[in-house]
Amino acid sequence: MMARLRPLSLMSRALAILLSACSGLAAAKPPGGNGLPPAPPSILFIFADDQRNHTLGCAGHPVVKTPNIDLLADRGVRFENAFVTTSTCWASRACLFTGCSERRHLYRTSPGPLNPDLCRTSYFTRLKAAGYRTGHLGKEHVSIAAKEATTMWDVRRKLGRNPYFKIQADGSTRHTTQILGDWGIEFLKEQPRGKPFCLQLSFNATHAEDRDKRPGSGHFPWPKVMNGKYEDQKMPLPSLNDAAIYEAHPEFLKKSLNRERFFWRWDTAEKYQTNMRAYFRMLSGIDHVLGRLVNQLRKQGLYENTVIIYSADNGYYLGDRGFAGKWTHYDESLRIPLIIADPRAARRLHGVIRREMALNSDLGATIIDLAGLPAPVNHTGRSLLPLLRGKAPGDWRSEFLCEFLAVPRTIPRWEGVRGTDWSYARYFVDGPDKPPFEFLHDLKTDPAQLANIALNKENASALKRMRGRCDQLIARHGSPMQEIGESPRSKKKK
Ligand SMILES: [Ca+2]
Repeated sequence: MMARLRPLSLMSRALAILLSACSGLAAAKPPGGNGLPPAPPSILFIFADDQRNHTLGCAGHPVVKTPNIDLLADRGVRFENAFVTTSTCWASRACLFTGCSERRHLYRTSPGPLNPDLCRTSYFTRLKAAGYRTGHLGKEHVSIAAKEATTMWDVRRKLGRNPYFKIQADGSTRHTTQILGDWGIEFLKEQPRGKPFCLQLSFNATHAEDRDKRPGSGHFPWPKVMNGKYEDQKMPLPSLNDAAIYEAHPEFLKKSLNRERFFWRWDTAEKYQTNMRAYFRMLSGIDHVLGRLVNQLRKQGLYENTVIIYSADNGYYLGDRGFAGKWTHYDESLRIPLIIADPRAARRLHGVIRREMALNSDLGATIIDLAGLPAPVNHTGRSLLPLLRGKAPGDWRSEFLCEFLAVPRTIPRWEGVRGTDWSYARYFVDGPDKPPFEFLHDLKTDPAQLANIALNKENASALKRMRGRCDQLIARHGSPMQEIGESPRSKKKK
């Protein structure tokens, strides 16, 4: 798929990483052709909320404008098959922070904060212990115990929505997206010279303001800098827009939160047009902040040694299948954008699209690997660094465990396997001890996952095989569904 690195270049890089790990990161010198090993890279991680993979200019979207994210793709690697393993804000963020699948971290399926043992192997903890200055700004949506938080972050500033616009000291209002940009720039300005940083900006955008159903600026409030953008443009309808697609679903999905929220934002032509424009303004607002941050990196001479990552916490139904939200096994729910731009990489590794399956739980191991540190053994994710360096490991995954254990009363718990040729999911509609409702899709002939062929006799062997793979992956990650306790959130409506 990719040309290989020259052996000499690879060896030099490995030696440099080894030397920098031995010498201690805090003592590392900035890069500069002085014969010293290159400094470990800084990391800037831009993390969006509720964004599917296709809503980027570089992914070919016909409307949305994301010039700064597109520049990252031009200078880095875009993973066009990037997925979350569980598609909801808090569970997905717990996967990100821990580098583990939901089945392993079980955040919020049992009471208490995020598992302290898994916090200790978070990329933040590992990099901070190695001399990085670490920061997390914005939406957390994961409860981290105070003790663990101090080992993870030097700088921690939370920022929520509801409302998106915050009143400033002078009485004006400022959108949280812009405030987060301000905070990111402050972090960079305070960065000591010669010390690497790992900074994550977790945006509330493009999450809807659930409590405000007024189309446009009520439901998807955008920063003022985006006023008027897309105003005269007609928003294309979703590709899976046929009412028959919705009708073909089983009752439990037809009556799910996905359908309830469809009526919040996508059900009439006017509401759809207004909300899509607003949603894209929010997204372009994040892109605008990325531009501000890159300018600041350049101003401080940090750009050339900073790896920039762009991703999101889950996919999103923009009216597809008659649905809104996320949570389910379909690709609209699981696919996320993922771009990693390493300015130190050779020019031939710029503008590359990788087709291997990448997971949100891979990002922790990737960041730790970028810092030249050893991979924690308890991560279920795997470093993407070989793929970034143009290699194609022969044993790269061709399937992964996907699941939703979070809110059984609103969307039934489910578990499944998303492979390259088949996708399988079983929903425990009547509880973990009753037979589940199964989905099987043949992705070779039905990439849009429109036909559920689980009950077709000619697919019996494929169904049996996918059930078996699901059991095997679950055994590798944690306990079977029947042994997972009831979520504390299950008794109340989300
Ligand atoms: Ca989300």
